[in-house]
Amino acid sequence: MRIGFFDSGIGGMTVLHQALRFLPKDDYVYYADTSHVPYGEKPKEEVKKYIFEAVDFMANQGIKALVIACNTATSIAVDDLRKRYDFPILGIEPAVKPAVQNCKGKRKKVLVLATSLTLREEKFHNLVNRIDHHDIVESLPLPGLVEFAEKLEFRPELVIPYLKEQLASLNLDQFGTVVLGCTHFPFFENSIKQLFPEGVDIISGSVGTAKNLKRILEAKEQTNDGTGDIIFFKSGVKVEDKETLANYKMLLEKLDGMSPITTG
Ligand code: DGN
Repeated sequence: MRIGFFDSGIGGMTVLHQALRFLPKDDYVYYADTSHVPYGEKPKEEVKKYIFEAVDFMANQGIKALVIACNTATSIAVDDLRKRYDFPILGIEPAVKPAVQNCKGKRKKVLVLATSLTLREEKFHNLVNRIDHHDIVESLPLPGLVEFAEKLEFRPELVIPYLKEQLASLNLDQFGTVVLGCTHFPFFENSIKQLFPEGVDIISGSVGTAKNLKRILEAKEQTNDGTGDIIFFKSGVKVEDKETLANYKMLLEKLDGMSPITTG
């Protein structure tokens, strides 16, 4: 059986890319809910409805595990989804813990970049309250990066002016670690890095999620039954046109060329 990956759009590919490194001999089904992207600025109950529709669809296809490769969907729906299905469900959340540990003793702060919905959710506030005992964590929503990514627009000359505008009110020298708390953001790692002082660490939770997936499937002896094959769906419709498939391949290759992001 295949491993299911789910996101509102192409962001989850940054997690799928890590899974392919750790579990190259499994097969995958990637579901992008492109009819409803972006999730991050919509009301929570509406987004939850979309998530259940998508995951029901994947469950009906038969999957051996599901990765909610979307911080927003994880923060609002992972607990409910785990009650509804009996296959393992993994989520992804902003890597606040490794970021805070990374800043220990450095007198530097942590900046979490994510969607508005993720940053508003109780799950995020609880996470920060549990870990951040010295008030070093700040956060900022960057919805424009999701829009750029969905348009496959990664050119620094367009992305950097947007980032500069969004970051203008912050003193960037104070940050030692930047957390990419939205799975669309690692595509922009190089542009983000350029705006922070030398030596800043950029981290995300994608490697941690992929490692957990491997651990869980190995414990159940449910891995190594494929060839790394991936099928794609866009909001319930199988992707068969050559151009979209070529774009997806290009995105995974683009991630190959990027430095691996440290993670928890
Ligand atoms: N990629 C998603 C995340 O990690 O939160 C959300 C993107 C969106 O739909 N706004």
